[in-house]
Amino acid sequence: FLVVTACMEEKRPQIVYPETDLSASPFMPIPDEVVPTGDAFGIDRHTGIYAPAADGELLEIADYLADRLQSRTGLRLPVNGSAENDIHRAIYLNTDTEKGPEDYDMYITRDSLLINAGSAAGAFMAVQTLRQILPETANDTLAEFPIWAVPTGKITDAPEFAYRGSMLDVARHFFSVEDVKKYIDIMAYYKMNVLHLGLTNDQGWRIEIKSWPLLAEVGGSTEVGGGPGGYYTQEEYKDIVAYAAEQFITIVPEVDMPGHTNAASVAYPFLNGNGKTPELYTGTRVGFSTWDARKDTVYSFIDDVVREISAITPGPYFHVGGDETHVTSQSDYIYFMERVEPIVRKYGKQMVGWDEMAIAKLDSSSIAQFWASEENAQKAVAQGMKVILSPAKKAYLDMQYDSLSPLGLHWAGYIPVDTAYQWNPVSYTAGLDRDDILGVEAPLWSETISELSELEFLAFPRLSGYAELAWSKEENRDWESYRLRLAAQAPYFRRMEINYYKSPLIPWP
Ligand code: TNX
Repeated sequence: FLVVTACMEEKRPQIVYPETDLSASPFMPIPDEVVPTGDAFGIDRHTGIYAPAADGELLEIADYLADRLQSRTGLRLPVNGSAENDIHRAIYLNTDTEKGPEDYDMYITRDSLLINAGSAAGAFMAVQTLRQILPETANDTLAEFPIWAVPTGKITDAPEFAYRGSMLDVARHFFSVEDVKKYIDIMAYYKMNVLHLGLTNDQGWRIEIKSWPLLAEVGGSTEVGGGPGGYYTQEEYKDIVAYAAEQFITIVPEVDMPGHTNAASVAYPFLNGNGKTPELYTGTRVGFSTWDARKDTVYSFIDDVVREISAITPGPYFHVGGDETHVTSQSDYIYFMERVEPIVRKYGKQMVGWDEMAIAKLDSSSIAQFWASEENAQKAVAQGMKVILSPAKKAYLDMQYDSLSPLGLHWAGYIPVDTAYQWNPVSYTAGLDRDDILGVEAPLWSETISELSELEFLAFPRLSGYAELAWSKEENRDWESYRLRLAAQAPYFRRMEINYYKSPLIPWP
């Protein structure tokens, strides 16, 4: 083995590969089905990528694949190359409209790698799988040039949930556009497709609103601990949205209301019903602020905010928070949510809110995000609403790994890497059926983190587990398999310069 023999009939060298095992690849998340066939598909200077010339979206994915392969191998694979390219082997991208939009099959033989996907989104998901099965290093003993030997076989895959998300709280501490883009890159690698941005809170307002400029100018001027804070201009926000969209990730903007609103009320004190002008807040208490639910001007203000943000948000969702309104009376809270919902719908969005929201009477198109109260999740379902699962005890990325973890909180408990992974979204919440669940989201609150490296320490490696819980079927999920595949993410984490927590539960290489 490991020899190149020239074929008698053909001029092309016949490569004899060492045996491979596709099922041993570091898949994350684990696909539905993997059938290894033991041979290899060579990516080398004779490999090309093909996509239907009339399909602009697939051509973009072909270029994206060429970029990703180039950064790993140094080779620039031609897209839809011709005879001059001397192509011996091809990667084909194709769509098959019989499939669900994110579903794909991949057939890998020694001569071709065929991706058949339900839509461009599915082809993008397949490309992530291909990045994961590409060996770390080239085999340079097979020929006089390097060859990356991709194991052959068949992969069949489809997501369990349509909504596979994470949240970044950019309000408690501000994170730059570049930081958010890096997070998006990593989410895409794990087939996550929703990034929820917590844009406002007591400590900061992080998005420019042109009709109310002081929100960002004043409300964005500090953060927890008294640092400089910051905000995204609308152009910067649009840049994040577009960058995410290229990787099939939808941005969900959150403007938390009526509580968690101190920063906005500092900028515009009329919002706050108590007649006082509050001060900028840089601590970490929750539940002390509210807007005045009985003032019409508050709703015209909200209309402006929802209108401006919706206009630059192509995704279907607008998150209104609604959590921890400890100084709003229950009747004011219900009145408030029932008045805000039509505003959100008027601008073409589905309203999302933390689970408390379900005590109001809402349209079945609205969505509750379960974080604390099972009873509220059930109230949502009783109104025909869908639920996003973010149970704090399992899915909060800001919970410490253990009592010695330098960052994070522990009000919902410690969440080591196994606890984060070992739960079943479908059965976790009593009274919810599979069809009531839109998906899973892992929120990362930022009270204790102010640097990207700290954000990464809390998010990784747990984020991969949430990606698998949201994508993979229950029967394919298994802690022993997961911990080995997680260990095998180390080269990716290193390449991406991710500051991950080296959990002692994982046999890192
Ligand atoms: C609860 S979860 C909050 C946030 C905090 C978080 C800290 C939720 C809807 N509200 O305001 O940042 O706990 O873990």
